[in-house]
Amino acid sequence: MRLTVAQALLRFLANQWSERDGVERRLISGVFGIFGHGNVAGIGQALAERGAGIGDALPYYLARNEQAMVHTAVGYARTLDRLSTFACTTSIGPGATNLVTGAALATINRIPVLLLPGDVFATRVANPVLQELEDPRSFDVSVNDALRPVSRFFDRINRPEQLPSALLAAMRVLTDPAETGAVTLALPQDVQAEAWDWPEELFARRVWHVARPVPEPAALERARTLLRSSRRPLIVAGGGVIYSGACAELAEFAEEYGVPVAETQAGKGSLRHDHPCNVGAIGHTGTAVANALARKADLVIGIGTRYSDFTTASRTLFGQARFLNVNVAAFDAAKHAGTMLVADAREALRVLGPDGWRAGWTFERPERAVLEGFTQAVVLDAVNDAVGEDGVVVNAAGSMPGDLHRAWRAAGPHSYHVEYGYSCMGYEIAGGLGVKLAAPEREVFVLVGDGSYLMMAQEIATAVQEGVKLIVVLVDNHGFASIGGLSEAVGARRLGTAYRARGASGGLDGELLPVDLAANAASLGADVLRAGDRAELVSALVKAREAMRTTVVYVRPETGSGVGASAWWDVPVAEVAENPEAREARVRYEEAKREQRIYL
Ligand SMILES: Cc1ncc(C[n+]2csc(CCOP(=O)(O)OP(=O)(O)O)c2C)c(N)n1
Ligand SMILES: [Mg+2]
Repeated sequence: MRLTVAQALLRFLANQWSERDGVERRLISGVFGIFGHGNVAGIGQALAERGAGIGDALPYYLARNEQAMVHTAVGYARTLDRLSTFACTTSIGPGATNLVTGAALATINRIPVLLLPGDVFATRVANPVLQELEDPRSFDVSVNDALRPVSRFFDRINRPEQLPSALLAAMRVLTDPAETGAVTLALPQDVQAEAWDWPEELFARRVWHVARPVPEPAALERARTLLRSSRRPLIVAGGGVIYSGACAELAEFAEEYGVPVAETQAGKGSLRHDHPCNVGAIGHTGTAVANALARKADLVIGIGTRYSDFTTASRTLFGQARFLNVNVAAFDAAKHAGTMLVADAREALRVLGPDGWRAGWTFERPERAVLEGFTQAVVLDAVNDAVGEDGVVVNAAGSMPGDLHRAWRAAGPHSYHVEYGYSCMGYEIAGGLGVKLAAPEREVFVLVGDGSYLMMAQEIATAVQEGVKLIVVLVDNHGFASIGGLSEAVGARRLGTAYRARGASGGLDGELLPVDLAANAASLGADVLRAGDRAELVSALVKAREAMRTTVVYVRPETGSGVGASAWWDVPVAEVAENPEAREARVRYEEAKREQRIYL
């Protein structure tokens, strides 16, 4: 069949399916793209020829920023337990490098996305093309090579014949639960438009079976032996529990063997907030109850977790515990010298428990804090009520992820969507759009700080374009509350963390900036409601829920009154400094660092 490389690529993608537990779905649900000279005649032409409308097998979506379209693909794929995602096409140069942050986010969170950046002419006949890097050491380097370290598979299609094997390799990585992340096929602009005679078999319907590896018998025996020797086990549930669909099995295991379950950011919602075994968030942003158990535990059973420094409180949290790690990726199962159980979480939980064994300790559950005034905690509590049983909350960076992790009452596994692998400012609205595209029947509540909003608010326009309804709660505290607090704690005097004009002293300590983010949101096409206290917020959220259009609820909560952390986080402090706060912070830092250990 004679087609261009771009036409062949799209025809192939439209015929790829994923399958798990007997359910088949489209692996690539559509194409997000921003066109330029690097992709307009290739993928752009091929999409136009396909019809490119909704209802077509590969609908096209216009986003406002290439980074944002990767976030949208991640929000979508995470909501669908990594069984379906989007492709993202870009021009060359800046369009392509705008993908790098999104790719890093996807790979770190182990979420599949297919990136199709345009690349400079393979023939090089007219180089340098507009936006070409021109590396004097080598002409086969382009800016797209910046995507290599943040991609789990990267290839550049310099000749049409290379396409089929690259496509098969790309689909395998996208659907491999242990390897998945950003997959990049760099497409030189001339090659995209080049024709070739393709074998018909390339376009046959192809099903990628997403594996559920079962534990190896010897490894399972070792895990059971370890469990039998444990009196005080604690489960740390990570995102892998949710992606595997292992929540019911986790609840059964915890109930049957009497094991408390603490949750990471990605694992929050594995158990309902009121499940008797749920002791809440773990780590730096964890509950006092979960962290106290972590300090006393003799065995940590990590399930589907990558043990980020927030989870381990920078390796100060787990007293003398040994580790049993259930993970589909051997890389994560081996962490902290753990006993490795390389397996799908659901399959492992079904067979893990040894007969007659039961945990030998009792535990309390975290209590709900009493809240007053109109602080951020009150805002989040009111949003929590509005999200209810069927909504979803989305967030990523700033001071909210910590407050949410500790206090949010999650109704279930897909009701809590906080991106905290990369904690990327700007993920919120773009990621929320992806969540809503994956779960149109649910109300999606995006919580976004003013700092994050100013980095990437423009996808509100994309939501309006698509007629996709988001509820965005915009929390304006005139700058970086999170980093402001951190700055003060490390003796950096809150430098550059408030949105203020340059003042008489020459510093950024003048008047608050007269920036009207509510007006900005309205200008992007959203309906906007302002709320000044809890009662107004509650009624704004009711209205927003009833609305048919994307609605931004704008709040300016009182500052301060954050909850103190019950576990440490390693952020280095200046070893020598003139200001006394930094010197005092250094003393505290060195003291805390003594608790840090290598788990062996
Ligand atoms: C892209 C990006 N740049 C910088 C950071 C570092 N950072 C983390 S939180 C934060 C401030 C966030 O401000 P805002 O969204 O207003 O939330 P707040 O801290 O005020 O709650 C910064 C700069 C980041 N996480 N992501
Ligand atoms: Mg802020």
